[in-house]
Amino acid sequence: MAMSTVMFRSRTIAHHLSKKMGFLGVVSGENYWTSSFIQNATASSPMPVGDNYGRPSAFFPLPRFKSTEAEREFDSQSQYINEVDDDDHQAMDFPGGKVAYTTELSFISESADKRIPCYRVLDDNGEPTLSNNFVQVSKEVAVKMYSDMVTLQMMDTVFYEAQRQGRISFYLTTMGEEALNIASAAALSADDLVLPQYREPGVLLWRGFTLQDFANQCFGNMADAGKARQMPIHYVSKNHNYFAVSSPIATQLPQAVGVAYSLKMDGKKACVVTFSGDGATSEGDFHAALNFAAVLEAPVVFIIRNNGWAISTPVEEQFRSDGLVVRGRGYGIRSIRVDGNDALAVYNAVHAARDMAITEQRPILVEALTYRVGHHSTSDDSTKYRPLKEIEYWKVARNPVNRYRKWVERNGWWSDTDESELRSRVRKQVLQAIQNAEKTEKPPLADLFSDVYDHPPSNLQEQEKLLRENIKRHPQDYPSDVPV
Ligand SMILES: Cc1ncc(C[n+]2csc(CCOP(=O)(O)OP(=O)(O)O)c2C)c(N)n1
Ligand SMILES: [Mg+2]
Repeated sequence: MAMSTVMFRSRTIAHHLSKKMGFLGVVSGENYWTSSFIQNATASSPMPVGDNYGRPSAFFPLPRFKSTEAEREFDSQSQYINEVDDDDHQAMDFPGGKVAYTTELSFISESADKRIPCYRVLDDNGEPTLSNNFVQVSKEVAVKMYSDMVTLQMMDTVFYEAQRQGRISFYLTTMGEEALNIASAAALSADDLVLPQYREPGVLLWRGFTLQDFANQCFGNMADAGKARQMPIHYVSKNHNYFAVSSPIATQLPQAVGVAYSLKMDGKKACVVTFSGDGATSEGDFHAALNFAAVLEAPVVFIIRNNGWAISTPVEEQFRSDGLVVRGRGYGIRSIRVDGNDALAVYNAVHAARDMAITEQRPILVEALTYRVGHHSTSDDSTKYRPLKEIEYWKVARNPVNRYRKWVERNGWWSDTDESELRSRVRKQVLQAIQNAEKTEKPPLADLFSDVYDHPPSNLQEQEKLLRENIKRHPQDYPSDVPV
């Protein structure tokens, strides 16, 4: 009796209060998203907002809706609500919440009048834009951010060349997305778990994965934590809370929600951050993940790198919505669009997103607008399907590293001498890492079949046997440096 009486009383008191104070729009058949939207429509903003982070300005932090008919009957036994609101007749009492009626035959437009704006802190010349209340990064963090962006660029250049020389089988660069890689990592805590797509090695670099670690993975040697089972660039590091890159697109997204839900159940003060490209959003997994995250209220930040292309498919052929930021709202997820080539904007947006994900236990979506300056991978030639001028524009005029450097220099934190010292040091380190990785022994063939099953099933045993027989018969077709 005790518990049900308490619940009954608290609900009827809440109902009574809300009638008296009128603070809860849902009671009068209107929820606060609607009212916020109407206010904002007149203020020319296409999205409903409360504070700067998009939190609703209403009293309750989550869009929970009013009771259904069953609850009203239950409530009607209460002394507080025998009278029926006029407004109650203007709304359908539908499971999940009341819906206001309208006499207007009106379809919701497929697009807003204006595109969702893009948050930035630095202009294209690296000057802070006016009236921005951004979180200031310390000199130490700012300089590490810049150094890591340059290191990432240099690693990409040398590894790409190594692939062209036939020393590794495959590579994929982050050219053009260095700021997004490094600034998002800088805004997180080391406890936050990262589920990457594949164009985010900068997050690992920021967390202390060494150039030697990168080289070991790409060369597939004994020191690779993944035991050389995956293609180059499929990094993994348990020590750095970085899940294994996986080739099938978007599989990381529902997994990320599951991981975030486990953090929630364990009451951890950390979140999950998962990256995906614009192309990944066309996978069913993307939609499943967003919906699960919303209803489970999982502390996960979805960072979507909208870089204009999914191999040769341009975004116009990928979706017809205003990019990907608007997808959040469809699933009830708070979202922001950010200039992915502005390191400070990315830092601030991810910092705020992380904070909300943890303190409010909810998913957040960040769409970062950027550009894939390099080819998709070493198996691609992007000049076959996009204009050189477009690549050049993003490489030069919208270069995220040069833009950020201007800001760091203007603060007096960086000089030409620092630049040349950094570049010569990193170059030596990358070349050394490659040489070491090449010299390091490859894992034995048996490693290909271990670690999944305690007792390998018969079909796996048969595959191993066939492989060994085949190697004996055609040794010239197999690498000579893999211990059999
Ligand atoms: C399920 C699946 N389909 C197709 C592919 C082939 N594929 C690899 S990368 C890629 C494009 C992904 O584009 P996007 O998500 O925009 O990431 P970006 O490469 O631009 O960073 C495709 C289609 C794949 N790996 N997995
Ligand atoms: Mg893409």
